[in-house]
Amino acid sequence: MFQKILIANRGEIAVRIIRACREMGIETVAVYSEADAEALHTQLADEAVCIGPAPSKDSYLNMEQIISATIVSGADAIHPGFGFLSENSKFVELCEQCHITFIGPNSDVIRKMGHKAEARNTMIQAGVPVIPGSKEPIYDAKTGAKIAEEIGYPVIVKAALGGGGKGMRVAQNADEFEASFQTAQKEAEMAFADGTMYIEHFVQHPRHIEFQILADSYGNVIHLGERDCSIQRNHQKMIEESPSAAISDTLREKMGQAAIKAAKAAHYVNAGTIEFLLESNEQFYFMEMNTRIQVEHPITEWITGIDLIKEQIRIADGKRLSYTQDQVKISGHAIEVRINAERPEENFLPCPGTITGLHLPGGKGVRIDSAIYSGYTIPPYYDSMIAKISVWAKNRREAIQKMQSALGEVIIEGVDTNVNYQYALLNHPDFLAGNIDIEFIDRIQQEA
Ligand code: MV4
Repeated sequence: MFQKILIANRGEIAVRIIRACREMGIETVAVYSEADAEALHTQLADEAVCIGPAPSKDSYLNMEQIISATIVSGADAIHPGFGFLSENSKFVELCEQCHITFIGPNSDVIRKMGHKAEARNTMIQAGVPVIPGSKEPIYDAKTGAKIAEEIGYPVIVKAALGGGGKGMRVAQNADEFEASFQTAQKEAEMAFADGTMYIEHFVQHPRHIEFQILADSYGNVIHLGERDCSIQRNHQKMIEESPSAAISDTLREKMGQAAIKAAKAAHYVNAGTIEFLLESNEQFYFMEMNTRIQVEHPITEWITGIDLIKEQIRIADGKRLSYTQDQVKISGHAIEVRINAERPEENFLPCPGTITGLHLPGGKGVRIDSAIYSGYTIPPYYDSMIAKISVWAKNRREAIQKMQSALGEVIIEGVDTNVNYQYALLNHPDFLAGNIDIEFIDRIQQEA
């Protein structure tokens, strides 16, 4: 087993990984930017190495610095967390060349799944349901318009290297197509230096349902149920829950098997997520594969009892999965709420600053993943998420009540947060009824 792991991340996920390592008897190395000298991950790790100035591109995205820190500290492996370099195939290639174990899939799989059009074709080949769309890459609006006609409007134009909403535009009809295509392509060229596009029929009012999978290097693949992540704003998830109120045991079995098929088709190893769009008629379609641990992994840990970070480390060390599919028992209901330092009333403007007073909730079935403390100054350079509150209860109704009680306890002084906004979402009649889809936030913003 690894003796020492370097954590190429910051904030709550870095702390989460340090905890898993410590429980496994593995030493930890934190890396930190000049803005993070006082950060919790820097203080909690066994060792900490400064890797550069505050901006991410100079520190947490600086591959050479992170590789150097790994070699100098004598770490055997790197855990990338999420964001930053976690899905960067170049970085993983660099690790492979330096004989450093990257705790995640190999660079080929990351590259393949990062190319969304290629991932789509892999899934078609494997017999995983995908949204009706183009088979060949599209480079110009004229060709695109012909294919859109065949697919049937409305359509969505997507960047081959996109994901997470960048380089994506809907066209309701043929009149709108050219402008939508050009805008999406320009955005793609700017963001990914690549204007390769593909087109899909636009699915209306779906839910975002993702399946957690685990795969070892012996070809064993299991799924750990779904997370319903339909409550999003500008492609930022706000509330996640598991199980989904929309999924019966039969549908879970069907989608779970499709997720396993998808992971096998990708020759996937480690923890990953298969994203689906789910229509109200129970039709589901593969959308993307995420090749990293995700922000919302705690709700899967709640309902399965499986420590996903420990499993990632074991898999990377060449161990077999600790569980067979039969041993995975989904029990109760979990909800996660993301707490951001921001002002919902000012279009969710980020609100960095010093935390002058702090009380976070606790009690049975309440979990906090956070790296803030009283006196901590949230730097302006990074993501505004400062804590995740997750709860577990026997059923959805009790989980919502527990989350409301937990949110009611939160005291964060010195910076503004979205705590009250999240409380209101949990009280919305449609949320309470489980009537949610990806347009939920847009709808209630209209109501407000
Ligand atoms: C879609 C779609 C509807 N139809 N594809 C959003 C980000 C990227 N993962 C793909 N996305 C979408 N793809 C088809 N064919 C709707 C979205 C989408 C979305 C998906 C999940 C959660 C929130 C969303 C918000 C807007 C659009």
